[in-house]
Amino acid sequence: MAKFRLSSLLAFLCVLENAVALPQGYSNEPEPDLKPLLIDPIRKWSLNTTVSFPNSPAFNASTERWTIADPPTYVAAIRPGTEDDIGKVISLAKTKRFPFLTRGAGHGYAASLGDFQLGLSLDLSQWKHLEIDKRAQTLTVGPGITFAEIFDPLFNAGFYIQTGSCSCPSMIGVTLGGGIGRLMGKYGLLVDALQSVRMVGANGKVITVSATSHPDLWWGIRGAGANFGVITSATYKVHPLVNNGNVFVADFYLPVERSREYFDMVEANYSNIPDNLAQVMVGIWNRTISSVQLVGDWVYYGTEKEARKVLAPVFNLNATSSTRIVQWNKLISSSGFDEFICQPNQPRSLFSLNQKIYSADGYQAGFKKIEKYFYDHPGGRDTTLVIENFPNQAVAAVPDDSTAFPWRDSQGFIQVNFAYVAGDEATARASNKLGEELRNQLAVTSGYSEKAVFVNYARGEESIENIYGKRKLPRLAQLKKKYDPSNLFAYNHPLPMHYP
Ligand SMILES: Cc1cc2nc3c(=O)[nH]c(=O)nc-3n(C[C@H](O)[C@H](O)[C@H](O)COP(=O)(O)OP(=O)(O)OC[C@H]3O[C@@H](n4cnc5c(N)ncnc54)[C@H](O)[C@@H]3O)c2cc1C
Ligand SMILES: *[C@@H]1O[C@H](CO)[C@@H](O)[C@H](O)[C@H]1NC(C)=O
Ligand SMILES: *[C@@H]1O[C@H](CO)[C@@H](O)[C@H](O)[C@H]1NC(C)=O
Ligand SMILES: *[C@@H]1O[C@H](CO)[C@@H](O)[C@H](O)[C@H]1NC(C)=O
Ligand SMILES: *[C@@H]1O[C@H](CO)[C@@H](O)[C@H](O)[C@H]1NC(C)=O
Ligand SMILES: CC(=O)N[C@H]1CO[C@H](CO)[C@@H](O)[C@@H]1O
Repeated sequence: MAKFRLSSLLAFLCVLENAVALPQGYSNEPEPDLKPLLIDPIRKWSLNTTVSFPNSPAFNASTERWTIADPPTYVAAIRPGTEDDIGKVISLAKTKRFPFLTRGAGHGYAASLGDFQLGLSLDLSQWKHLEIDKRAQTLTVGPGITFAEIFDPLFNAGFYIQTGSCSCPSMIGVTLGGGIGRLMGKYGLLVDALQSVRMVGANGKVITVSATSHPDLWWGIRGAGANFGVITSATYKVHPLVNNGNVFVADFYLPVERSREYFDMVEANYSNIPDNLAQVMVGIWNRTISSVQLVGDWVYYGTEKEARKVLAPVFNLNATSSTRIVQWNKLISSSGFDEFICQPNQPRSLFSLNQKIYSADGYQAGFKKIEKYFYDHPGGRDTTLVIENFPNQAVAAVPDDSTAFPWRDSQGFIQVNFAYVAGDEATARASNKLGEELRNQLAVTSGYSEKAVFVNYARGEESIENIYGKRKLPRLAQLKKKYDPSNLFAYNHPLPMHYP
């Protein structure tokens, strides 16, 4: 087992409990023992770089994940303090041939991350710089910044921006796959707001990637950004608040027998959804009423008066509803669902699809299957069927060939988010079986001829064509070969080096 000198400053910084024996077999090479490599004073890590090993709070924090289904596993973690140290980690991993996985906020849920075994967590969660330039109307953040952390500072500076729909993922992590959310009809994807990033590349060197610096990679990181390096900073265009930042929210609760009527109303009235309106429909097991329920959560970016006019067809159903006006920065925290969905360390298994069209037939068929699942599998009653109806006007206004993101024609996203108690294998099996069935079935009414799924929502066993888009792959493969020829960034929906 590794020998180390407690006298070294490094050892002082590191957490050195219970050294671990490394199991064999995660690569074809005889794998190095990471501990002596990482704590060797020759590394000269900066003072704010820390290394940790299993059975310590620091290691736990650096490897914690949102889902614990199909988890990647680690033998060590590093929290680099500087880009220089990130470069050293990359170079060390390349020469010593051990796998590492970049971690922002730990919300990646690709089942393929489970192929990553016994490696190093490159944990960026302490990279929490945040800067707002009011004159340039930009926001610059580090990869440790979650959405929760941008809302108040940005709002207080008089701006807002398109975000994801939950508070907990890393803003940069979400951006790398495109970044969809409620404001995408008005302002586009998160990558459409992006102005430049800093990246430590596979050669360990720092580069700026923007329209004028490495423009080929600039195209690729906007949709396939996890494949080429470690992003240490990102700058986004922000927008002055509209309507003083007040947003109108209306939630509707439908009993199961009214689901068809509701879905018909959605298809008939909102298939051309206005650019400043968004709905998330959720099929849930409501514990208060011990029954399946359909919840329609609408957000309108404008005045209440306009909102009530636009939402008249929904209000006309006379369903139980609650409405409120909230400030943009409180929208997500006040939703009720956010805290529940953001809970880490739960076994979760997700099946997702993009939608080009809204289909009442598809929604109803899916809802009926989930209803049956709730009755058959009480252990799965924290599961949610999530149907996002998000407008795409500003997304579609960006030419398709200007970024790697392949699904600019999507105006909706479906997610079956299975959640069950750890160890409940029967429910896990039933969930995965139903997940595949639902995905196959909902694909038929999605408006796509394939099971299209954008990379952030992908599970990992879909074909790469269904994730990255066939027409994008030749160019992406070329970029992969140019910028990551040793395939170091190989675990999160990895790109091939050659295509076809
Ligand atoms: C509760 C929840 C809500 C979500 N909501 C949305 C949403 O509204 N819109 C949307 O588009 N997506 C959404 N997603 C999906 C989300 O975009 C992805 O899961 C994303 O990968 C999460 O990033 P992370 O940094 O939090 O996770 P991590 O697990 O830390 O990162 C996932 C992968 O991204 C790569 N990566 C992360 N950070 C960096 C970096 N700085 N440099 C290089 N590579 C990096 C790594 O390969 C890593 O394995 C949501 C996911 C969850 C769990
Ligand atoms: C680390 O996490 C594991 C698994 O959740 C837990 O059993 C253990 O007690 C934690 N250890 C420390 C030191 O926090
Ligand atoms: C680590 O310390 C260096 C030098 O003081 C500083 O520039 C850097 O911002 C710190 N890193 C983080 C992630 O805070
Ligand atoms: C459950 O249903 C009741 C009655 O419709 C509603 O007030 C409550 O908010 C619902 N719970 C959830 C979690 O949606
Ligand atoms: C809703 O209520 C109004 C007023 O009572 C009534 O005219 C209308 O028919 C109702 N609509 C439905 C769908 O029940
Ligand atoms: C304007 C419009 O298309 N209204 C439709 C809204 O949905 C209801 C119920 O499905 C239809 O009857 C309306 O024609």
